[in-house]
Amino acid sequence: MKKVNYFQPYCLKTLMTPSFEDQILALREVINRYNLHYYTHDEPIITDAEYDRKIQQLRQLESENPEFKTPDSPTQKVGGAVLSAFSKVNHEIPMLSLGNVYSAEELEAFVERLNNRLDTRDDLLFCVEPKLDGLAISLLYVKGHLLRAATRGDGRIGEDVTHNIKTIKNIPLTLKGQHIPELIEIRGEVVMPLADFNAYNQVAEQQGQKRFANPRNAAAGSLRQLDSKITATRPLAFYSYGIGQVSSEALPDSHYQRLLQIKAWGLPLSQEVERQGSVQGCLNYYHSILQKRDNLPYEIDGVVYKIDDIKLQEKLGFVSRAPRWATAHKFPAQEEQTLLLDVEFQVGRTGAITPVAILEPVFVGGVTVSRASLHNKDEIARLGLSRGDTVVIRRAADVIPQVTSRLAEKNPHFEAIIFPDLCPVCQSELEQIADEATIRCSAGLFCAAQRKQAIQYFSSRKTMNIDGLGEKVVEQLVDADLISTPADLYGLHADQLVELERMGPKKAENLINAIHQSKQTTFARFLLAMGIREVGEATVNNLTEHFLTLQRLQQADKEALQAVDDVGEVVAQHIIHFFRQSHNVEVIEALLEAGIHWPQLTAKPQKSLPLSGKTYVLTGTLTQMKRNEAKVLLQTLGAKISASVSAKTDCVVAGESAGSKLLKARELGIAIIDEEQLQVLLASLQNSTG
Ligand code: 5U1
Repeated sequence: MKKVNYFQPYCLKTLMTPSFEDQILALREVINRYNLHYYTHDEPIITDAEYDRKIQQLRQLESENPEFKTPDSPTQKVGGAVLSAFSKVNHEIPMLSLGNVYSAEELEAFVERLNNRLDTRDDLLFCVEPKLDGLAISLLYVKGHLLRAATRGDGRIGEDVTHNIKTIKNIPLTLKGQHIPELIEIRGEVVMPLADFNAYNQVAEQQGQKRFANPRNAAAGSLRQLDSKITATRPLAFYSYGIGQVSSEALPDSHYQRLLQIKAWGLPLSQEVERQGSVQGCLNYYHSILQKRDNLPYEIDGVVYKIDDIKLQEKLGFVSRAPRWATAHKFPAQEEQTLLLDVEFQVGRTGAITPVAILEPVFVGGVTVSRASLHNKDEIARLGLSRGDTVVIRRAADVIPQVTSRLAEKNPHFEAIIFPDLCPVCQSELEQIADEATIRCSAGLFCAAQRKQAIQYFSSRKTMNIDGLGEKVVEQLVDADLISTPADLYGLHADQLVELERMGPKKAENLINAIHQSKQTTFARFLLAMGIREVGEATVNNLTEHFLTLQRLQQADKEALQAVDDVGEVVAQHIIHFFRQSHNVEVIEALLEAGIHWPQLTAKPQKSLPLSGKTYVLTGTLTQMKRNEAKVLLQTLGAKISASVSAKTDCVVAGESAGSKLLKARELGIAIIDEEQLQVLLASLQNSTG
C-alpha cells in the first residue's frame, strides 16, 4: 500500500482554551453550515451520527451556560431554509422535530421527567412506532380530498410539493370511510422502500448513472424534482405518524387509536405500531425492532415513544423544537465517516475490475469496517476521490459496506485516484462493453486472478463440491503451475500435493479422493461450475430441465435459449459466447474425458394444473401473506415465478409500494393484479382443483 502524506486539518492550537461562548458560537456556525447542506441542498456534508454528536455537544454547553442560549441557536430550530423553486406553505401548527435518547438510562430519565411533570408515579402508556428515515411530509385533506402536500422545511414554512406527492401510489387522493373531518392534516414520512432503492441503484450502476447515497437522499431528491413526471418514475411510499390541524373534535383521545382511524380512512400505517405500558415494554420493543431492522421494507434509524393519551400530550406541551411527550430512541448508526487511505483494484472471476476502498477502520452498523466497495470507474469519478479524503461509509441491512459520498471540500494537494489502464494482475488490456459500466481484463483464463477464481468457483460447494480445495490451496496450485484449468485438477497426484505448504500426506490423499468423488455429479452442478456470466442456480435449473443434455444446450441458438424461463437476450448471448470460445470447449472435453458424468435427465411429464405454462412476477410488499407463501401457492397451481418482468410474463402481482417492475408491466401491457385479486384467484383455483 502506498504511504499517504496527509495534510493535517487546519486547527490553530492557541495557548488559551476557547471560552464557553466561543465554543458555542463555533459549534453553531458549523451546525448551521451542515443544516444548509442537508436540508436545502439534499447533500449532507457530515454523517447523521457525527451531526447528532455535535448537536448534543452544543446542547450540553448551552445547558451548562444558559446565559449564552439564544433563540436562533440550531438547538432551538428544526430543519432548513425553503428552496425558492417551490412555493411556500405556512404550517398552521409547526412541524416539530424529536428529542433523542441513546440508552436505557436516558429513556428512564426521560420517563422520570414525564412522571415529575405529570405529578404521578403510575406507569405511563406509550404509543411506540418505528422511526422511518425519510422526508417529513404534511398532507392536507379538505372534504376528504388531498388539497395540498408540503415538506417540513424549517418547521414553520415548508415547500409545496403537491404535484409530486400525488404521484405516490400509496397516498390516497380521496379518503374513504366514515366521520372524515372537514379538514384534516396528516403527517408522516415519505421513503424509498429498501428493495426499490437497491434495485434503482443497481440499474443506475449498470447504466453508469448516478447512484443515490441512501434511501433518504433518494426520497428527498425524488420529491425535489421540478418535473413530477420524473417523481412518478421513482418508487416512493408514505407512512403516517400523526395529525396536524384538524377541524373536528370527534377524534379518539388516544394517539394509537387516531393512527388506526387514519389507517381506516385509507392512509398507510406501518405494521409495527403498537402500545407499551412501561419502560421495560418500550425497551423490549426497541430490541425487537432493532432485530427486525434488516427485514423491514423501509430504512429506520430508531423507534419513537409517544405518550398515548392526547390530553396528557397537551398537558406536557412543547419545548422549542420538540414535544415533551415524545422522544426518539436511536439505533446504532449505519453510516459513519472515515479516511480513505488507498484504493485497490481487484480482478474478479469474470475479469471485472472492482475498485475497493482501503479505509481507516471505523465502527459502523455493528462491525469494524476497513474495506468498502467502490463499484466501478464511474463511481470513482462521481465521488471525485483522492487519497486522504474523508468519506461516508454505509453498512446497512446485510449489504456489503459501500462508500456513498465524499465529505468536505477538496484538498488540491491530495493525490487523485486514477483507474488503471492495464489489468493490475496480468497487465493485459482492459475492455468495456458498450452500455456496461464494468471494465474487464480481456485475458480470460490467461489472467492468473481469473484463473484462480474460476477454479475456486468450479470446486465450491454449490458446484463440483470438492472438499478441501479452498482459496489458499488453489492459489498454491496455480502459483506452482500444477494447474491452469479446472480440468487439470483431475490429473493431480497426492505426491505433487504434499509438496505444498501446510499439506501433509493425509490431507493430500483426502483431497485427491474428494476430486475423484466429484466426478459423479449432476448436469446442473456441472453447468453452474462453468461460471457462465449471469447464469446462476435458477437459470441453470431451467436450462438443464429444458435441454436435458449438454450437447443440445451447446447447439442451441439465441431463439432456442430465449424460450427458456428467465433467459433473456443478454443471458442467451453470454451462453452462446461461452460455448463459442475454443478454450472453454477444450476444458469441457477434457473434464468429460477425465470421467465427469451425471445421470441422464428425462423430460418431466407435463402436469395439467390451472396455471401451467403461466409466468407470474411478484413485486411490492404483500400485507396479508408472506411473499414466499404466495410464491409457493402459485407454484403449486402450476405457475412459474420469475424475478423480472418481460414480454414472457403473463401476470404481475403488485403489492404495496410496487415500483419499477409495476411500471414495466404497465409499459408492456401485462395483466396486473393486486393482493386482494390474488387472494380471490388463489381461492377460486384451489377450489377448482379440490
Ligand atoms: N414514527 C414517527 N416518526 N416521527 C417523526 N413518529 C414521529 N413523530 C414525529 C417525528 C418528527 O414528530 C412528532 C412527535 C411531533
